[in-house]
Order: sequence, then C-alpha cells, then structure tokens
Amino acid sequence: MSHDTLPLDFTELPEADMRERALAFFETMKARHTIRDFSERPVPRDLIETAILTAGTAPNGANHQPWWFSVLGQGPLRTQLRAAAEAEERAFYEGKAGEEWLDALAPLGTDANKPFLETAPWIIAVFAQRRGGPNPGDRKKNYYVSESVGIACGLLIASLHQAGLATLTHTPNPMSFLTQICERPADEKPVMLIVTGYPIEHATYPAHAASKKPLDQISDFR
Ligand code: IYR
Repeated sequence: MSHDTLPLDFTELPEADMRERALAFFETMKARHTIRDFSERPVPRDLIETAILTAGTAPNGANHQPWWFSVLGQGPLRTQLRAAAEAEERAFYEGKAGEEWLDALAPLGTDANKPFLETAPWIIAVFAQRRGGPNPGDRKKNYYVSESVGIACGLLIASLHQAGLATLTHTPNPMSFLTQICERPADEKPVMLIVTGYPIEHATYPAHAASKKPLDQISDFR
C-alpha cells in the first residue's frame, strides 16, 4: 500500500492574532451551556449537515472514521424515541441510578420527563462502528473507536454552538432502542443523542453548571 503525501495548507499567524483567536474561541465556547428547554422553531437542515461534516473531520483511528450520525427531524419517530427514552429514565430515577448518582444530579434539576426529545427540531443520534473502514462497505476492524467518536461529538457540538444553536447531550441508559428506531446494524453502538435547536425565550441553565474548574485544577505544565 502506498503512502502518498500532500502539501499541508498552513499559514502561520502573527502571535498576537493566534492569542486573539484562541481567546475568542474560548469566549465562544464558554458561553455554551446545555439547556433542556428547546423551542419547536424549525432550524435549517444545512446547519446540521455542516455540523456533521465538521464532526467528520475529527482525528480518528487509521482514518476509518468509525461513526454514524442518524438525524431525526420532528415526526412520529420522535414520539417513539421519547417514549422509549422516558421509560428508561423512569427506571433510572426510580432506583436504578442509586443514591450517590441521584445526589450528584440533584443540582441539575433533571427528571425522567424529556419533552425535548419530541419537540426540538433536530436530534442527532451518534453511533460508534466497531467494524468499517475508509471505504463504503468495508468490514475491517476499527481502532480507538470511543476516542474517535468522542472527539467527533465534541466538534459536532462546537459547530452547532458556533452556528448559533443550543445543544444538549443526552444518554438514556441503556440506549439499545436507538438501534431499532434508527434502523442501524446490531454491531454499531449507540453513543449519545445530541439535541439541537433554538432555546425557548428566557431559557435557563443550572447554576451548578456555571462554575468551571480553573486552569490549575485541570492541568499542570512540567
Ligand atoms: N440520563 C439521565 C441522567 C443524567 C445523568 C447525568 I451523569 C447528567 O449529567 C444528566 C442527566 C437524564 O438525562 O436525566
């Protein structure tokens, strides 16, 4: 197998510009907060397509791109999705979670009701492919699947936020019902739902989520 190369399109920036851009992106991302009250207002599909294309640029194992994004617009599948997810969530909140987990969630104010699963304009169900490859129809082993899909989800969320949309990651547990609803193969693992749309007017987010750890609590330099 050949290993051809291509010239990298790279323009070095003046240091002041680098700093300004890095800080501007930090400010942009700092303003993102998960919300749970979505407006039903439609959002153009091309914004979702661009976010998925952005996610698809994620670094990943052997460039096998081991992800699938199943997009659910408003409609009957969403009614099914909500019913299935809320059934899981009821079991979770009514005991399966355990006391420690429920205590950790208390400051978020979440419960088993997930109306946004039906009302938000778009939901992206993200799947991880254990097998695949760079080309359609490949059935090769994939590598670093959860790392790759995790990075892709981060880029997807950043793109949606940058486009001016609100986001929510949602992980009903277990999520196997997504395989049926999205008609995905059994060897693909549902990873998370990314809910997106406009926030309702005067939307809020939990104060608990506002505080982010300072640099010295999340890093060291040696
Ligand atoms: N999936 C549940 C519970 C939940 C768990 C965590 I960890 C969160 O950060 C938020 C919620 C739910 O969506 O309610």
